[in-house]
Amino acid sequence: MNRAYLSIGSNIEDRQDHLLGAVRALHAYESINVVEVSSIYETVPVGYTDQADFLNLVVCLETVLDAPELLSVCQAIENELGRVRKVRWGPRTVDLDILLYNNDNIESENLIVPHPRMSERAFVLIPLLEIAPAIRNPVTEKFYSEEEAVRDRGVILWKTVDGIGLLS
Ligand code: PH2
Ligand code: MG
Ligand code: MG
Repeated sequence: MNRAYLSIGSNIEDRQDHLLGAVRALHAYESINVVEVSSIYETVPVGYTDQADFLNLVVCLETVLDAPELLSVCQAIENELGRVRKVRWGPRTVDLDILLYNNDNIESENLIVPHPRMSERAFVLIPLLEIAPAIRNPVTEKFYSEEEAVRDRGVILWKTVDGIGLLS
């Protein structure tokens, strides 16, 4: 069985509905089991900053899908939940990014794993470390907890939900 970590974000209302809708949609696939869901964090936008605050969370899932198949599922869910993409890094109803897939290092045209910017992003690292405190970058073997970005402000605990409970 393969184990993957995904980051999910939304900054268009209803943000929580979008996040939890995406978690449910993932789990609804027979080929995917969501095994861990972080709390929900409210985060200031990174990159393109003239947009609303995000809600972000991280999930751990087990799947028989390979990484490209999992990417297709992520894109299908983004489309299902009505994502309209206008500006790069701009507002989105929901964004699902593959952070890690086993300990694989993937560098294909449309998928890079580990996610190339995750080490700099507190909105990814803080929820990730909540559910996987001892996790390391599989390529550099550096603990994500030792990244500078973990100390960034701008990521606050927004709500703790029973993520797994909502799936049953
Ligand atoms: N996603 C981005 C760009 N900037 N900022 C926050 N806080 N949260 C995100 O999910 C996010 C972002 C690109 O996908
Ligand atoms: Mg993203
Ligand atoms: Mg994305």
